[in-house]
Amino acid sequence: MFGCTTKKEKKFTEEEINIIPKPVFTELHKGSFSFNGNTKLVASTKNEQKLLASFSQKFKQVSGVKLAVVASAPSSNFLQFKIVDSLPYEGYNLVINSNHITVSAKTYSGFVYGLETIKQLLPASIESANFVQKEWVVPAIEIKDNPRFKWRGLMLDVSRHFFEVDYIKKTLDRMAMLKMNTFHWHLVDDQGWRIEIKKYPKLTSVGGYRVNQEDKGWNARPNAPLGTKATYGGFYTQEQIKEVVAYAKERGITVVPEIEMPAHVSSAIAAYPEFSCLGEQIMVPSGGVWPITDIYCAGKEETFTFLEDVLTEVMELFPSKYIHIGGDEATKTNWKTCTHCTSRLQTEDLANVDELQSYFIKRIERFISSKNRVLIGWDEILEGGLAPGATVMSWRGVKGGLEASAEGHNVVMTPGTHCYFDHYQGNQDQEPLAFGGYTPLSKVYEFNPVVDKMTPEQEKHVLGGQANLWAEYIPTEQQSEYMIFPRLAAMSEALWTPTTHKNWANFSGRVKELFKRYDVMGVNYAKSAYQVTT
Ligand code: TNX
Repeated sequence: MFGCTTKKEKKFTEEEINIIPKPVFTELHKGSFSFNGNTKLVASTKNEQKLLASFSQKFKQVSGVKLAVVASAPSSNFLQFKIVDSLPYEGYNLVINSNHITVSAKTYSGFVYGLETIKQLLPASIESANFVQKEWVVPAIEIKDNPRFKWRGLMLDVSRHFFEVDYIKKTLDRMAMLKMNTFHWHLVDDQGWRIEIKKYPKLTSVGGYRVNQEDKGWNARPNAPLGTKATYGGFYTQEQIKEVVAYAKERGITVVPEIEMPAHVSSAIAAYPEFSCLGEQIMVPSGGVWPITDIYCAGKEETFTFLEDVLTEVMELFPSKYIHIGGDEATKTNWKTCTHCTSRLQTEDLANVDELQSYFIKRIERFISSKNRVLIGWDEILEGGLAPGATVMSWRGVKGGLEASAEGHNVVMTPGTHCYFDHYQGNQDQEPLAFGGYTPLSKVYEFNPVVDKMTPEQEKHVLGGQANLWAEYIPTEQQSEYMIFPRLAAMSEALWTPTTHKNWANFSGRVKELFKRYDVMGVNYAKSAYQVTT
């Protein structure tokens, strides 16, 4: 006999359904389903069986009960995955009755999300790493769900401060829980180069380390004297990168690497000064590089050979369709006087240094598209003319997104006003030092990547949106968690849920329930974000 048929069924109410992001369609039915030692997990393909096996492992940890993964369904008491090709990409349908659970989906991600929804229907203690005595019951329900946007991103800057692989994995778990599917990994910046490149070992042995842990952002220029011992930093080996990419894939997440150019690269120039205009030795700065004048030389052919070599290794590690090349905040003072750059201006018939940046990015774009990938960059890549196949990440407001989409380019919207998680989220007097700005939970929740001024044609070019955590003021993983959560929950609903289903008061209630889960998981979320805005 099964537990579910012998015990009195638990009654669920609407208030107990607290899924984030809110599904497109939810209908609560009478009855419930109980997991017990006889419950079978059913899937026909290897990948999906693997996904169920990791659910089974997690379930065993907390319940002490092992659920067997099998290839075909018994007559009752099972959770099954069913491939249904007519469902939307990344979408899923979930039907729970007292006899069994069915998750239908077209793609692997749909199954990931169906399972995440089931976890959110289970008691918060399902997230515990230790045994909990509990009945593992979910309500009878029907859910039909699919995302509004296909790019639901989080960017993490690991240059300004370095975060270990384990933390990256934890972050990926927490993204999957919220059905976020793009991890934009900001691996290069002035204050540290974080990805092993076999052909240029000094990028990490020199570029990966700086003198001080503290990075004071734009408020200081603590460039250490040459020769000072650099001890703070770190980098990811290619093996670690592969591990992270595979870990993300299992969770339906694509990892988009960002290799900055032509600016935000003091770390690379400290390692290989020959790729700058001046060729002078510099130190990896501990912060405060502003304006950013130590940039790659756009006149030397060697710069492009170097970058193509780097990108070749990067593309071998990251299967992502999109390769982010930064492109932001280049101060082109050196380009104006550099003999290589000025002769490039002449030979290429370029009017000014903005056009030289455009030449630079277009060249890189040709290389990336020759490898069947798509270049994505910050909205400065519009200056001097956008490369033909480029996608634009609009951060200086929505302007860049409007302009690029009008030109027929795809865009990811990430305006500072709503998407910058390095901003304060509560009363500044009570918050840890942050970059500045004020982006509380409610503001993130309001975010809509589609802007009023867009035509339907432009709208089609909006891939989605993204939260960005710049890490100048984030020295620890705990503080990173604090800045990301719960704001990422608001971002996830802004990118997943149809606007007609969004409701701030209702969301705030569900966030309270999410906090219970975060407590069990040990996430250092910001309670302040919630208090200030409700
Ligand atoms: C601007 S946003 C930058 C980053 C800083 C950030 C601080 C962008 C493309 N560039 O380098 O960390 O401001 O908010």
